[in-house]
Amino acid sequence: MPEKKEKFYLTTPIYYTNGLPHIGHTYTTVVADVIRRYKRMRGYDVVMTTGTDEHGVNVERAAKKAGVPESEFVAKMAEAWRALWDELGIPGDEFIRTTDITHVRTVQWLFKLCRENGYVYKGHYTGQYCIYDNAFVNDAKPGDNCPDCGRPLETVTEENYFFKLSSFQKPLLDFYKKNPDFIQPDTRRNEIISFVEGGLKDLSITRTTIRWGIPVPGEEPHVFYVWFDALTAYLSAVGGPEYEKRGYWPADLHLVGKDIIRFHTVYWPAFLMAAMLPVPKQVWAHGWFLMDAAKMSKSKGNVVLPRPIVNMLGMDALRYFLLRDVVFGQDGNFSYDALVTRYNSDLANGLGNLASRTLTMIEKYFGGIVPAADAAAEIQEGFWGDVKGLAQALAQSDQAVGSSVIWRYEKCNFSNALEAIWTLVALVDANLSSWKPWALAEYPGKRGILAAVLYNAAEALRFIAVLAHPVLPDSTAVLWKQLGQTGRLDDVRIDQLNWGQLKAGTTISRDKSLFPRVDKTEAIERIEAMANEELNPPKAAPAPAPSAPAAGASAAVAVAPTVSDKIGIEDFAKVEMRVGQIKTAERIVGADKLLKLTVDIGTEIRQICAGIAQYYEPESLIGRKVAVVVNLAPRKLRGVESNGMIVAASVGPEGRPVLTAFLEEVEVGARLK
Ligand code: ME8
Repeated sequence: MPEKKEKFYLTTPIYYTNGLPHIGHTYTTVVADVIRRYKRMRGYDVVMTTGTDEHGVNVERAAKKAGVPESEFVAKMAEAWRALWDELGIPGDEFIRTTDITHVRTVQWLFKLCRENGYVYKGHYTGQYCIYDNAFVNDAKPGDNCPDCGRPLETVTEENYFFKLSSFQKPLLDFYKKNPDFIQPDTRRNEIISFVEGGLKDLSITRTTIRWGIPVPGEEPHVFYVWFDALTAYLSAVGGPEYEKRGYWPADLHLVGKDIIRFHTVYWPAFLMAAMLPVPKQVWAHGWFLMDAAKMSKSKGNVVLPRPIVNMLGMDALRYFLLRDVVFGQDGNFSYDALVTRYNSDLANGLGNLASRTLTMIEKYFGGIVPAADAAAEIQEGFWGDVKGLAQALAQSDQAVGSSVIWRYEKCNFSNALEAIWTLVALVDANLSSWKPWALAEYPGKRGILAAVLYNAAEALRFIAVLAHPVLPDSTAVLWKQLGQTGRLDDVRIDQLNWGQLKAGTTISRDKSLFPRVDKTEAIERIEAMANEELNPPKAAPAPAPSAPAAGASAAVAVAPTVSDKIGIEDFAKVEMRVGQIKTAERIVGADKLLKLTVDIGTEIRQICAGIAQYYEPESLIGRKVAVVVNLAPRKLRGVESNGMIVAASVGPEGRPVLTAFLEEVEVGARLK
C-alpha cells in the first residue's frame, strides 16, 4: 500500500487581467513553483493555484477602450496569462478565473455565511477610491493621490453592504499571537500587528457603481467588492463550498508581494472567521523587483518581460537569477547586466563548466564509465572528506540543521540555499584544479587516486542536481541523465540523499553543455531588442498565415492573401532579405519539425533553425541557395539559437513549406528588394 501523502496547498496572487505578466509576476509564480517542486521532493501531495482577477472598474474601462465586451476581453487576457505560464513551464495545477461559475457560487456562498452569522449590514459610504488598486483610501481628501500608486483618487458615494471588520480586531490579534508564523517575514508581521492595533473600520464589500462584478443574489445592482471576490478564489480553486471533499483547505501558504499583504492577513482571515471557515496557515509577502529604483509598471514604461530573457538564456537562468540575487522578502533592483553576469559566472563558468570537466574526464580516462572510488586512495587523500562532508551537511534532512539546504528551502531562504549549493560547486572545482586528473592520468600507479577524484566529483554533481532541482528543473534533469541516472529527478526524495549512492559502473553521457557562455554586451542587446519588439509590436505587421509552421521557427511566413492592410515601402525596407547558401543541415534531437542550418549570407555564417524537417532531408539542402531574412531578432527554439529566418511558401492546409529558388545564378549575400 502506498503511504498516504500529506497535502500541501499553496497559491500565487490571482493576477489582474488589465495587463500582461512582467518579471514581478513571474517572480511570485517562479517562487511558488520552486516551493511546489521542493515539497513534492519531500513527499507531499501538492497543489499550486494561480489565476486571473477579472472583475472591477479597471477591466470595465479596458474592455471599453478595446471596443469589446468585458467577457471577451477577460477571456483573451486569461488565455494569454495561462499560455505564458505554460510556455515558461510554471503553470498552476489549478488555474482559477474569477469569472468561473464555481468561483461565482463560492463568493455568494461565503457572503451568505458571513451574513447569516451577523457580520454583514447595509449602510452608506463616501470615500476616496483608487480605481487602479480597487481600494478606498482611509483618511484621504478629495483631490489627493493614491498613496500606493500615486494616481488620482476619485470620490465615490455608495449604498453598500458592510462587513463588520471592527469586530475582528481582537480575534485577529489573538490569532497572530497564537500563530506567530502566520505572517512572514517578521517585519511585515510587526507592521500588520500595529495596523490592527490601531483599530479596524468596517469595510464595504459590495458596490453599486460598478457593473462588471459578481452579483449579490437578490440585491442587484449590488456586485461584490473585487477583493471580497478575488481572495475567495483561493478557496474556489480547491472545491469552494465542497472544500472538505478535496481536503486541501486551509491553504498552507499564500505567496504575495508586499503590496497586498493587508488584504491577505487582515481582510481574508476576518472573512473566513466570520464564515466560521478554517483560516490559511501562512502568508509570505516578498519584496518588489525594482527597475531604476521604482516599482515596475507598464504606464511608467519600465517593465521587464520574461520571454526575451528566456529566449536568450533559458528559463533556468531566469529562475536562478530571481532567486539567487535577492534575499527573499527584500526589494531588489533588476538589471540585465547583473543577470548576464550571474549567468556567466555561476551557471556557465560554475556549474556548467564543472559538469562538463568532470564528464569529459570520465569519458577520457574511464571510457565513460563511473569508476569505483578506491577506498584506500580515498583514505590516503583525506581531503576528499571535505567534499563528502559538505555535500552531506547540505543534504541533511533534519530541518533544524542550519547548514542544510532543506532547512533553507523550508525557511524560503532561497538565495542562501543556492549560495550554499554553490560552495559545493566551488569546492569540487577547486579540488579538480589542485588534483589535476590530467596529470594523474600520466601515471598508471595513480589510477586509484584518479578514480577517487572523479568518482567524488561525479557523486557531488549528483547531490547538486538533486539539491538544485527545485530551482533549476530543466538543466538538473539534463545533468541527471548525463550522470547516467534513470527515472525522473522529480521523483527523487531530496531528504534521502546518501553519499555513495552513485553506482560505480554507471555509463555517463555528455551530449550538450548545460549553460553555454554568452557575450554580455551582445546578450543584453538581443534581450532588449526582443523586449522592445514585444512591448511595441510593429503596427502594420501582417498577421502570420494561420498555416505557417511554428511561428518564427522557420520557414516562413507566407502572407495570407486576405490581409488587406497595405504597408508603405519604408516598412518593407525594414526587412533585410539576402541570398544565403546552406552550408550544413542537421536534425535537432527532440524537435521533429526543426532543422539546424548554418547559412552563408555573404558577410558571415549564421545559425538558423527552420521548421522544414518533415519535408526536407538535411543532406538535400547542402549548397542550396535560399532567401533569408537576416535582420530578425535572434531567438532560441528548443534551446537552439536561431539567428535569422529562411523564407518559404506555406502551401496547403497543413502549411507545407516550399523553399525559394533562383532560376538564374545569384551571388551569395545579394539583397532581395
Ligand atoms: O494585486 N516585484 O494583482 P496584480 C515583485 N489581483 N512582485 C511583483 C511586482 C514587482 N515589481 N509586480 C507585481 C493584484 N508583483 C490582485 C491580487 S489576490 C487574491 C488578488 C507580483 O496583478 C506580486 O506578487 O497587481 C504582487 O503582489 C502581485 O504581482 C500583484 O499582482
